[in-house]
Amino acid sequence: MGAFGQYSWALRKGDALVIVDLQRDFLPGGALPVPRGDEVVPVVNAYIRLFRGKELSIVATRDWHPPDHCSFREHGGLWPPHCVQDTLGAQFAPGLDLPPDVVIVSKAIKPHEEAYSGFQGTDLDERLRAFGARRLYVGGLAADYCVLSTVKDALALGYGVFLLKDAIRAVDLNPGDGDRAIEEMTSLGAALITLEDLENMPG
Ligand code: VGL
Ligand code: ZN
Repeated sequence: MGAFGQYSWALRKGDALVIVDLQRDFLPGGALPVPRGDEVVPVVNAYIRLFRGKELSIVATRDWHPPDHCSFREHGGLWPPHCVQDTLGAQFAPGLDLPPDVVIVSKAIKPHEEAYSGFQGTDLDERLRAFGARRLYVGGLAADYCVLSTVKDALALGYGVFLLKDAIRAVDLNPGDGDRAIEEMTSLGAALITLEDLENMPG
């Protein structure tokens, strides 16, 4: 846990949970399925309970594309159409227990601009600063795209980042992409933790 010190991940004021793009289209059976993406839903729910129990802020980003977005193959992008605004596939994952006061940040809305990071073209940084967030606990989909970009931007903006290792899954378009993304995030300063680390705190 190096830079953060022993037990430094214990939840405290200024910590916020950031759930990245946990949406139907990224689950098995969706338009851009992340293998085993559904497995993170109950894990994220457990993190949500921990953060709510301590009255800490929770933010959910969502991929929220117009129908003609440049991310889509027919418009020059890499991906099949996914997370089109106001469609079923853009909804949050079934069974995800988002609290009523969750802050929802929609991204990749501009037709001609890809935005993997939750910070890109959004007010996420302002929203987080408004609740006094200094350290972000980040999970969701996909580890090698939107989680990676969001974590890189968070670190560049000066947030402490805990990457929720048990609450992310990768697309792995090229085998190993997810592992390389995790290495990149940790080499830039993110600390890896799991639910057990938070649940088994002394005191
Ligand atoms: C994502 C590919 C395209 C993501 C979004 O949420 O990781 N990946 N759009
Ligand atoms: Zn997208």
